[in-house]
Order: sequence, then structure tokens, then C-alpha cells
Amino acid sequence: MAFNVQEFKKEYTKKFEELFAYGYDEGSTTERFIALGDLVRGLYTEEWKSTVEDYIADQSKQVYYFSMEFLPGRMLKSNLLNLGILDCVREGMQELGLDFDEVARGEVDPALGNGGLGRLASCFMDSIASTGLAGHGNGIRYRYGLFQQKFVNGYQIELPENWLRNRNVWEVRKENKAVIVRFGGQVNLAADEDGKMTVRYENTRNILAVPYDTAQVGYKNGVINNLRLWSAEIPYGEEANFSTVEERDDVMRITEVLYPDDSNYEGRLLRVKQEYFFSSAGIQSIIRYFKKLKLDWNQFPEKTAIHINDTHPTLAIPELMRILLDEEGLGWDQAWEITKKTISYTNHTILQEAMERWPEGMIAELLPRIYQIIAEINRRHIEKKIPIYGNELAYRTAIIDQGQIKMANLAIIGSHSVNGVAQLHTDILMAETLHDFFVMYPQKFNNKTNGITQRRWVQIANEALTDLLDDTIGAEWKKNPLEIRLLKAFREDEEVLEALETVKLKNKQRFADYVLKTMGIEIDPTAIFDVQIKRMHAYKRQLLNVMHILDRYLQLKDDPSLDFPKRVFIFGAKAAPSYYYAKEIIKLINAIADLINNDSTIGDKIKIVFVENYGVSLAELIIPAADISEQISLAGKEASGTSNMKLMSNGAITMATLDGANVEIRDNVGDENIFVFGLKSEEVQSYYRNGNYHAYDIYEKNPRVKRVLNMLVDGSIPGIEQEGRDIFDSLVKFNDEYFLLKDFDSYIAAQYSADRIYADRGKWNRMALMNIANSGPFSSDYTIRRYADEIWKIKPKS
Ligand code: 26Y
Repeated sequence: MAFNVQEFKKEYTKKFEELFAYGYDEGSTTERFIALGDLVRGLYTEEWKSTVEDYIADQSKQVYYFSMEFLPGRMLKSNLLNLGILDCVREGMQELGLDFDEVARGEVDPALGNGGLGRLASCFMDSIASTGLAGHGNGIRYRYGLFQQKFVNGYQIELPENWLRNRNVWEVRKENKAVIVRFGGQVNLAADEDGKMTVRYENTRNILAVPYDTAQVGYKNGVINNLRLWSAEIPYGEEANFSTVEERDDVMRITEVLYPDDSNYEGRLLRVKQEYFFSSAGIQSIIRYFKKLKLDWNQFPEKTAIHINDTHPTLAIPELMRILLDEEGLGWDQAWEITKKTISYTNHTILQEAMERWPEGMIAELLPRIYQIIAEINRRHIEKKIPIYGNELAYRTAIIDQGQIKMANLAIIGSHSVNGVAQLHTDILMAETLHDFFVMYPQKFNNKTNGITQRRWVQIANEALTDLLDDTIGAEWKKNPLEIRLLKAFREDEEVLEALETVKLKNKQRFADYVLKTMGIEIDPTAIFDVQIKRMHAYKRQLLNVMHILDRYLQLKDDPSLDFPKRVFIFGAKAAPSYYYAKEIIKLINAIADLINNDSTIGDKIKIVFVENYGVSLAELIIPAADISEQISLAGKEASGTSNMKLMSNGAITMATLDGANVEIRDNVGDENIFVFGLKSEEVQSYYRNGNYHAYDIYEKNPRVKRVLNMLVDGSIPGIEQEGRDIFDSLVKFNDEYFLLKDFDSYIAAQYSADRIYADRGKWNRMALMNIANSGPFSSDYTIRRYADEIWKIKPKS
């Protein structure tokens, strides 16, 4: 984008005054950001418009990524980076006497997701645009995002996240693109004059879905795609058919708040309303677009791919069927072929408790026509499969089972592709979780290992590393992430290794400053920064990390002269508000932090920092500062993980079980550049199958384990009477569902070998370098290319 510093300064000054009627020097940080954001949006609207016009003119195939969650992070820097004007704007701001980084922090970070699945969606949006693909997001514009987390006396408190309190400069409200979504009422099938069946709905509750569009700017390629988020409003005119104020308020509630849960399914009516709302609105808007092309319906799958991010948007399947059947008059078989060819589905979990199922009666009442269609899909599925596979298998794969509608079954049957998010995860899906379906549809199953966008996670988050890379290997890695492997050639180059250490130290200092300022805790940037950042969940085993901390603390208390490098244990995690056990772990970690951080007898050897309100922006601060990346879920439980990829890209060394994408990280960096420990997935499976795991025996026989666990209940950690007891019981009495005790010894051993290597700076730096150099394959640009080639069948714009 042609733009110079002088022009920028003039435009910015003008824009600010236009918006606020005084000079930018008088403005607040928020206002300064708004003026800048507004200016930047103006810079790309022309290209945004022409991208759409080109797509229509070329009739290029479009892919739509349906996701209940997006976690884009602050967009100012990523837009500037991708437009190629980041340096120019930074310089201009400086010349205006403004602190660019501070102004950038004036942007609210939209938390429209829970965790990995939502952030993946946003990495994908960036990669889709940056690899020149015609692809768009479809989701919900929640009025309130994921709760803001505060700690009060060590307990998690949730506050509403009013992210729209200031103007959202990036979004554009498109009222003329609004559609009506109907709920409830009755369905009547009647023959029209020509004897053709027509479907009529009566007494429905109609909701206006208004899209808010946000540009998805590709990296220096002129492509600008769209993220369309829908907001529920009251329709006007004859569509407004509410009889009571309560009914009307109900409408407003649909897009009010994000469900703050990432793994415990709850059969809440409001959630299914949200799911249908954005699925239906998305499908309607896709159909409207397709109709502009004036093609035959059979060409719909040639021009359209719709991807559903987990089962949350699965109602897109019966909704597409409904429109093709009822509104466009296609026959069942034709509509079904089109639907299957269009839809593809990603599974993100094997945890049974996260599998969506809805009560049949609830769907029948809320979405009567959709229910009929699901029932018919189910009936035909069973009828077709019985002669081939027999009754038992056919019924095991039924969509409707014992009064429940199983969304994963509908997603698999109604799509042409089912993928897992790391090789191990896909293997488990095929062999266990979805084995029955794998038998029926082996060709549908495929793996697409997750990825991350290094544009945000390296170029924006870690400018110091970016400069070092540019100086050392040139800038090609920014366009072709695999080229970062050129760094390997420097693994014995002391100058580069030391420069890498300096970069890391600088990032650690930056984080230490933040911690001192916000938490009043002083941490030493030369200590090992040991990082675990992810949702709080039992299977992710933050507690195993805690056991290591307690063990280390006890060793030090026994012998204060013990010589190992200082460590700062850094946690960032939100717990679902209803997930009691996870909240107890939060309280425990905070209590231990209080105890250890204030124990002067251990001489700062251990510090614990649990940051409040972890999210994308904090991740950008923490990840570049990490030495160790904790990826310690019980093998077989973490579908992929993506913080593991972000951390390795920033030179942290992974402490890992062989779970999710950790396996592939190990394969890429080699055993000598990662710390691996713990049970393998097959071993875990075998314990589960044979029921021969006995946590109590380990507790009794392993004195170190016993001593650590006793600390939870013997009063040595103040303020955790209830929590300590509950957690102790879950591990010792209720047999430790996630095998922490079993993995304890090997975890401790791996941690001690990390200590030893860290003391050898040259060796550690080399490992860090090798992690960075091998992170290229985990770019979401490649992941997206594989989705495009193998699932969506779409080609980049040439
Ligand atoms: C049904 C509802 C409660 C629900 C809402 C959100 C269920 C699940 C989720 C989100 C799941 C999620 O974030 N899964 C994570 O997806 C990442 C991207 O594929 C994986 O890296 C990570 O291992 C997986 O836990």
C-alpha cells in the first residue's frame, strides 16, 4: 500500500479532529486508537469492495468457515502488518509525539471465544486471506464476550466483558443484508395448484439477523475477505409478531453472551437457539450470494464449501436441506447430494462430556421443520445401512437415539469430510471414538494438524526475534514459513546463539515489568520462565505442574543450598464458571503462590505468577518470554493444542507428554530438543480397558508423591481447607482420573534435566534455536493449504 509518513501524519490529524472536534494531543488513549483504527479501515475499504467484486466476476469458489467462536485478538497491528504499513504508521505516530504501542493497547481485545477452537478459527481467517483464498468467517456477534476474570482472595470471580463499550472501529453494520430466522410455530405441508408440496409455517417467532462485517486482510496480497458476525434484533413491519414484552426480550438475549464453557456440554435451550440462529443466517446469506451467479443448483458445491468448526454449527446441514427442499423446490435426493458435497466437519475433542446432544422434544418444539428434516435424514440413514452393516451397527450410528439428537452423528452423516486436528487425535477418532463411522465411511476421515499464524505470534508478538531472524536468514520466512529452517545453519554460531538469548531476556524483562506493575511481584528475568497457559481443566493437568512446584519447594526447604536455576512458574487460565473442580485448582495455585512467593527462606528460587484474565493479548506478552512450554495433558486427551506451537515458534522448549500435536513437534525437533515424559496414549487406553490403575498404591509406595499430596490436607498451605481436601480425594480416593500420580516421577525427572541443561547456556540456546527453526511446518498457512486442496477443493487467487 502506497503511503508515506508525512501523508499519514496529515490524515491522522485530520481524522482525529473530524471525529472528536479537538486535537489528538488532547485525546485519550482510546480516542487516539479509535481515530487510528478508523483511518486504517478507510485505507482498505476500496480493496475490500473490489475483492468481493472480483469473486463475483470470476465466479470463484467460496469457502465459509462456520464457527461459534472467534478470538481475533487486537486487530490494529495485524491489519497494519498485513497492509504493509506497520513501520510507516509507527514512525508517523512517533513523529506526532504519540506512543504507538500504547495507542495500540487502547483497542479492546474481543474475547468472542473460549480457547483453542476459537483462536484456531482466527488463525485460519488470517491464513485464508494471506494465502489468497476466497474464504469468509460466519459467527455470532456476542454483546458480551468471555467473562473477565478477577482473583479475589485467590478465587476466580467473573465479571461481564462489555467489549463494545467503545466504538468497534473494524465492524461495518450491513442492515440491507439482514435476514429473518424463524423459531417455533407449526409446520403445514399442503399441495399447491400444481399438486406440488409446499411447506407453510404458522405462528413462528421471527428474529432479524443483522450482519456486522469485519475485513480479514491478507498479508501484502491485496486480498480482503470477510468475517460476518450476526446480531439478533427485533424485526420491523409484518415480520414483528411478538405478543409480549418477555418474548421480545427473549430475542435480544440470543446473541447477548458467549457460553463460557469449552468442554462440558449443557443442554441449554439458549445455546441451541444461538446455534440455529447463526447457522441459518449464514446459510441464507450464502444462498443469496450463489443466486447472483445464476447457475444451476447442482453447481452449488462447485462454488461453495461450508466448513463447520466442531458440531456447534451442525444445524447448517438441515437448514441447507430445508431451503433447497422448501424454498427452492428441489427433490430430497438432489438436495441431499448437494448438502453432503458442500459441508465438511472438524472434530476438536474426544471428551465424551463435550459431545453435543439435544433432547428430541426440545428441537421438535423450537425448530419443527428442522426436526422433521433431521428425523428423515436419520430414517433414511438407518434404512440404507441396515442391509449393508446389520441392525446393530446401523442403530449405533443413528442420529436420534433414546430421545436425544446426537450432533456429531448428524455432522458426519451430512458431510463429505471429517477431520481430526492432529495425527494422534485422528487416529483415536478412527480407532475408538468414531470407529463405527470409520467402518461405514473410511473415505470421509482425514487428518489436518492444526497450525498457527506466525504473523501474529512471531512478527507482532516478538519484534525482537523477528529482527534477529531477518538479520540472520533474510525475510523470506515471512512469506514462506518453512524457510525459517535456514536458521538451523546457525546452530553452532555463538554470535547468533547469544543474540537469541538477548532477545529472550528482553522479552522476559518486558513481562517482568508487567508483572511488577500489575501484581507487585518481582521476578528475575534470568530465571527459567516456565509457562502453562490454557483453559483450566483437569485433563490438561495444571495440577501435575503444581505437584512439581510443591515437590521442589519441599526439596528446598529440606536443603536450602540445593543448586538449581531459579524458576518462575507462570500460569494463565480461566475456568468455566460452573466447573467447580477447576475453580478449586485456581484457588490452590493462588494459595501456593502466596505461600511460596512470601517465603524468604528459599531465596527467590521459586516464584509463581498466575496472571489474571488470560487471553490473546496476554498470550502475546507471555509467549515470547517463555523458556519452558508446559504441554502435559494426559496422553490421548488433548486433541492437538496450539499454544505448544506458538511457544516453540518463540524458542520455548516443550515439556511434553506424547499427546496431540506434541507428537508431531517431537518428530520435527527431534528427541534432543524436547523433554518428553509420561504414559503413552496406548498405555493409558490399556489402563482404562483393564481397570488396573491404582492411585492409592502409588500414594502409599512413593514417599515423594505422598509428601506432596499430604501438603494439601495437613494445613501447610493456608486457606485451602476445602479445596485441598477435595483435590486430595480426587487423586487418592477417587483414583486420579488423569493419572497424575503415575506420571509424577517421569515428570520430575524431565524437569530436573531441564534444570541441568538450562545451566549450560550454549546448549539451551541451541535447543531454543532448533525449536524456532523447526516451527515452520506448524504455520496455519500450510494447514489451510491442505484444507483447501483436500477438503474444500479451492485454489488461491492467481
Ligand atoms: C459444547 C460446548 C460446551 C463446547 C464449546 C467449546 C465444547 C467445546 C468447545 C471448545 C473446544 C476446544 O477449544 N477444543 C480445543 O480445540 C483446539 C483447536 O483444535 C485444540 O488444539 C485443543 O486440543 C482442543 O481442546
